[in-house]
Amino acid sequence: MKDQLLKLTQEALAKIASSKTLDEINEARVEFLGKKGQFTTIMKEMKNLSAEERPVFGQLVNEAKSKTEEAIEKAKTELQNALMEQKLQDEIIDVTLPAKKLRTGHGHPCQIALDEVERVFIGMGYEVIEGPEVEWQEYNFTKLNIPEGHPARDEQDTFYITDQILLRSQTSPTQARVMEEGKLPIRMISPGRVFRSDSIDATHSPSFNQIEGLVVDKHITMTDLKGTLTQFAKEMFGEDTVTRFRPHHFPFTEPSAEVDVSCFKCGGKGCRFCKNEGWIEILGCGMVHPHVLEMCGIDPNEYTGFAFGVGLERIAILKYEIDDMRLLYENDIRFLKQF
Ligand code: 2NL
Repeated sequence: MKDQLLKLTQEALAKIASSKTLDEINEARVEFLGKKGQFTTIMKEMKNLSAEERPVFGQLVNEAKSKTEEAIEKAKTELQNALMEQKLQDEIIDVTLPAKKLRTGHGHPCQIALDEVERVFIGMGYEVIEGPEVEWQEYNFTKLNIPEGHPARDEQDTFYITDQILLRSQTSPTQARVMEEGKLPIRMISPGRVFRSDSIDATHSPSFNQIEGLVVDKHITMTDLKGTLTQFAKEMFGEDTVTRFRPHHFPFTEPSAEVDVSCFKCGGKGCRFCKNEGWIEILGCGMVHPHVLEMCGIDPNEYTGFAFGVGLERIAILKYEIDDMRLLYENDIRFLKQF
């Protein structure tokens, strides 16, 4: 029986030594040390031994079992270490590899132009105030002296939501709201998205951006209007820029004018850019109509004001010499990166 025990021990140690996975080691443990394992079986045969031999043999079996147990623990530890080593090798990170390039966006030419316009007017003490894109027709039209039946209200030009609510066709309703608040004087610009039911082409879009300006104070005159907008044109298009005010009509201003700047490409001599005119139209303006002041709660006998409106896309197109407005709405990064 001693020989049998020796053989069994060697078998167990050999099996453990040849185990390549934790599962195999576990199988060996069950096979030799388990409840129905081979060491248990050999113990059961002790009943055939004499009373003197029994404790001696028992001692030997226990030693063999602990030897096996130790071998299993050792094999397990070694295998776990090897697995960890392999994992560390497999998951090695080369921190010296070049990083993936971050793809960043680019400021939109309209945003760049808006920042510039805001910089100029903030420099002259104006506030930038934004208002809602969905408006009451009352604020979009009535308070701006565009009565019912006026062609500007035409359903074909305006996106109506109900008969009272619409997508604003200009940012002036924001200014009407500020006038109504009653805090005077006012020096503000209101940039933002406006909507008109136009078909898309190189110079039109059903949604574009506008910047309107409004000044209301005592003793504001046409001279203030001309000086302010001329200064704006010089800061936007260059110190040598000259302005020209042409009489025009807007329902919300009286008198009204359209403003041209001397062509900043040819200096006014005439070129392809200004279609040989020497002048480029940039905005509309005028003295706030007394009726508008009145409808917005301001006494026109005490206060006067001027207002203007510019198309942001138009400014961007001129400043950056973009020949098709649709390019501004595609957001192609190769286009945007040029500005
Ligand atoms: C244009 C003309 C203009 C205004 C907008 C305005 C606003 C108030 C009162 C009076 Cl609250 N006027 N805005 C005045 C004149 C012209 O825009 O051609 N825009 C692109």
